[in-house]
Amino acid sequence: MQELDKIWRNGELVDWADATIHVGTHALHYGSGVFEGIRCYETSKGPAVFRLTDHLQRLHDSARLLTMEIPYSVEELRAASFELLSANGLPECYLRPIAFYGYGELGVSAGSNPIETVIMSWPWGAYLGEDGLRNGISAKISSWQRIGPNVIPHAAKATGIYVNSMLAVNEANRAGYDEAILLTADGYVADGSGESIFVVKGGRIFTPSLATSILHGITRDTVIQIAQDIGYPVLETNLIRSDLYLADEVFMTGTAAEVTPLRAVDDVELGVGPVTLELQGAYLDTVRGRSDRWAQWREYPATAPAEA
Ligand code: PPE
Repeated sequence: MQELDKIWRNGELVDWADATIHVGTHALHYGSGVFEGIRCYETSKGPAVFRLTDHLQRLHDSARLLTMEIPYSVEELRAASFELLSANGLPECYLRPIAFYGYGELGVSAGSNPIETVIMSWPWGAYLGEDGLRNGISAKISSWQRIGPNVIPHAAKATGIYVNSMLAVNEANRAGYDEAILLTADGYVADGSGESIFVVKGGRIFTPSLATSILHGITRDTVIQIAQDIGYPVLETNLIRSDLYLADEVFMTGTAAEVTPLRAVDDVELGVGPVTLELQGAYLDTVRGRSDRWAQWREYPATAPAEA
């Protein structure tokens, strides 16, 4: 990780090296935190943060699902994000807000532990590699199931959930694949370890519904809207593994992964298709300010929050 100058912590900017926590921190022991991943892109009008307000709203929703009260409003965190971006001075970076139960008591019940709120930023290139963005990646259906809705609320982007993702991606990598696809206990396609999943078949686009133990992906929502505006029917529905094997195209979306084609799922070669590349182009043109068709999602320091 490339270290930058500052980190925003509980209302102030601190030096990167000083943003440390005690080993007795509750979240370190029990995964009791919520976080976000947001990208800031260089545009001709200056650095633009993509759907910042929506991400911070999801952070608050995640916290509510853990009955954790973040001591800063969405608006305050928005201002803090821009303060950090300006302090670090990079035109392009990834932003990682995180809120967690801090140091106080140990024991599973979070009790009266203080809530720490932090925003980091650092440069993060293509999540699955530049080659993956262009030529597609391979994914393996994981032997690990995606956490169910009555295990941990899947709409919460909670730190503890990512043990599930880590097991899956490590298994896939060890088997020679780039990424993992997790199925629910019922066998429905859910998420990648850090991405939403889409299938293209017969000119229509399919993606798991929000009830399918998936994170409510903001890139997923973005790509659904872009695809519909371009004229593709999008169906949010249950998908099973054979839908992936028989697809015309499969791709993944995420803040980090952007729109990444899947050239193979398990031992089935799919290649990279035109619908995926069209949506990838529209997405990258939007986030980088090269197209104004969906300009409402780009947030600049001086502008009002984007409308929901
Ligand atoms: N599913 C999961 C499990 C997930 O972690 C992400 C984001 C998504 C879907 C896509 O969500 P969205 O970014 O709102 O479109 N994963 C973040 C963290 C990746 C990491 O390795 O850390 C991200 O993309 O920033």
